[in-house]
Amino acid sequence: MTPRSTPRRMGALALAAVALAALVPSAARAEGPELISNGTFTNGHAPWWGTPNLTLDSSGGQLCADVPGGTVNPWDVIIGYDGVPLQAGESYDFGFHALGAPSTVARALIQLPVAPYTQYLSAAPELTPDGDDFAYAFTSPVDLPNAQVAFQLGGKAEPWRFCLDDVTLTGGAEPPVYEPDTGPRVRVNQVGYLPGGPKNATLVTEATTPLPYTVVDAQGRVVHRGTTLPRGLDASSGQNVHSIDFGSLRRPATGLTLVADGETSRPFDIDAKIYQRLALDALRFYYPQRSGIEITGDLRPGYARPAGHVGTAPNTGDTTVPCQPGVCDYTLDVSGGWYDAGDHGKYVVNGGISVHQLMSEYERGLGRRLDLTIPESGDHVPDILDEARWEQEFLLSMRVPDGEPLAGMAHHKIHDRAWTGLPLLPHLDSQPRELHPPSTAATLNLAATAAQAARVFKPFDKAFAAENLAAARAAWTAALANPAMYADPNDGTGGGTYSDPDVTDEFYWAAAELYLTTGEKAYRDFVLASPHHTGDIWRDRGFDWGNTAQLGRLDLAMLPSRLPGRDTVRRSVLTGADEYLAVAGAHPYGMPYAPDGNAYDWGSNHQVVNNLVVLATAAEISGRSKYRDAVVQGMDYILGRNALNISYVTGYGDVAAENQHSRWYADQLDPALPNPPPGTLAGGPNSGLQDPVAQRLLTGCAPQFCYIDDIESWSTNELTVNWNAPLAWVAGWIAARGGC
Ligand code: 9MR
Repeated sequence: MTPRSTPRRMGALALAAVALAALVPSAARAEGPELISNGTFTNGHAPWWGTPNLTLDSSGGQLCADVPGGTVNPWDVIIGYDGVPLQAGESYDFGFHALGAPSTVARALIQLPVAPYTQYLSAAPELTPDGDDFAYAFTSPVDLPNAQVAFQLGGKAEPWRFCLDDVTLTGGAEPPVYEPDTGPRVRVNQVGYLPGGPKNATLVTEATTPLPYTVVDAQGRVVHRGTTLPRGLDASSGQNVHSIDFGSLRRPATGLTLVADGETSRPFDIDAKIYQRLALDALRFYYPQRSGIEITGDLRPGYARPAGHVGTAPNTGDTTVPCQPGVCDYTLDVSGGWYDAGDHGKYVVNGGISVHQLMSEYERGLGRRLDLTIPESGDHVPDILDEARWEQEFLLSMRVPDGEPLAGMAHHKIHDRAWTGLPLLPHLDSQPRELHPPSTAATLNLAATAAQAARVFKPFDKAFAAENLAAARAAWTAALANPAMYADPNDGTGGGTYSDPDVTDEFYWAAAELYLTTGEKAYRDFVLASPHHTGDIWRDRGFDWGNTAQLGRLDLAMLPSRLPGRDTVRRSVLTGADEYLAVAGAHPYGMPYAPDGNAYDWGSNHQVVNNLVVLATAAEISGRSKYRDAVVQGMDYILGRNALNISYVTGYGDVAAENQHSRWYADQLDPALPNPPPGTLAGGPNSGLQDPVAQRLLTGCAPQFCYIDDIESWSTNELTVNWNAPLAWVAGWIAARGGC
């Protein structure tokens, strides 16, 4: 959730220069589509936003807020909605129900979302405590894809209450129904297949009986033939499909195509080295995500940028960051770390799982010799650990200082006070930065990763390892003393919430890491007593930042220890893997992801990949090739064998995602900026459709179609540090142990 344009201020000059469109009361609704996707607030208020001085409350089925008094300008307090498409010469009707208590006059605007904030409609509704319906009409003078609806509520001496409901904006031509270009009906892994590995494809067809297919080489010769297997209607795509298994074709080749039902697939290779480059690129993704350091062009040609958030104007910097008002009276130097995603926020829970998966890749013997071309390359430490350290040091810096009542805890997150718009390079972000309250979840993420860091860094830097172990112990003690400090699910202005009302799984993960590092009884007893130790934790959706028990279980299964019942733990991984194997086997697109209710999650791609981590671990525990094959086959989905016929990894495959939501890889908005670097995973289909672009274009989508490669679709197309971590892990695993 990295939206959106910031609440915009309107300068006096701009105001004076504005020529208002003709304003007439409107009786009937203009013909044309409804342009506001959530004007009734029946299910929350996304994607509406408010200035940081407001707490938006939609729990009562309308959007209400207590407006602070004592502000100077109307635009000091705003409730807004972005991304409304306007067409020049078309007429529009704008309506809403609103109340003000005590009575007051507000401003309702439809305007350009950036300076000079040209207003196409400006109204002054007289609000009363009983509430009234308001209706206006205007003709748009411009073609604009992203107008803003803004209720300006500031400039009043006294506080008052504002409520809004039934917001509607109709008019303009019916937009053409969005039809993604899905190319040929034969869906393959567009990068390729391993010579000795599984080779599967999917054909979209109305045919209900088997069809012949051929594989054709670059010279046009048929090198393989066979028959498709009808699979019926696939609920995840709404398509009738056949699957194709051409695994007996083993000879390496480039530029192959698969031909079936009169369609020719996009080209692919058969090559033993398919995953080597991805294993590297997926990790090289992290250096240009770094905060607090210049990204140099010699290390990343085309991606050079100044250091972000180091305190050089206009940045306020992350070097002396205060808390949100009333949260603490100290400042912390929290510079460094990785930016979480396409926003400039840094979040301990999400940083935690990401750095854990990098260290886990190393601990499982993967990625150790990769040259990540980072400033530390060439030192005596493997690059993958140098990269992990950049984040781990940030996590340590988020600790409440000694002497404070909550010493040992970690602050949940640090980010901008208000959401910023796109594009915005990190060093140009002028928003004040704030620490948010400590949380149990963040503290346990710190405990887990610091315990792990104590193990992996010991051979390279004993002092750093010892510092981490001490921090892990202190964090564990502090979490036990404060076991229910949950991050506020409404604290989502300027950054994501990452709130999680159940931290029993984080307790289990942290205890597991502390036990594996120290072997101590207290941690062992906690592990053995946790319901997560024996429960079925292998959820269909996969593990993620909010579901971390699996991280503990996998490490207990794979790392040496004297844990009683360790064999049972190892067998439990096979049980989970068998569940995913069954899902993949039943899926005509071959991936281990079929969430309950057929609703895809935010970041579904990484949940597919995290399920591959479980399958890969099962392959190691059992030595059985069926698990390995499922890992390799699962990557086919990510790299093109999917309903949209797209590779979700930048730079991989003929047609790949490239406009992932990011404030600095914003080529789609400013051609002077680059696209994300090769090896960047897009979040992927998300049935929730929380952003306006997805809501406008994808409403009603079958799950696999709930994705659009648009930079403003932050709920389907963002990039994040926690999504690339399992991509790197799995690519590294296949490269090293795919064995085919
Ligand atoms: O990945 C997060 C997803 O699980 C949540 O459902 C979503 C809404 O809270 O937030 C996602 O995380 C975003 C975070 O809040 C802010 N930075 C970008 C993250 C990826 O979109």
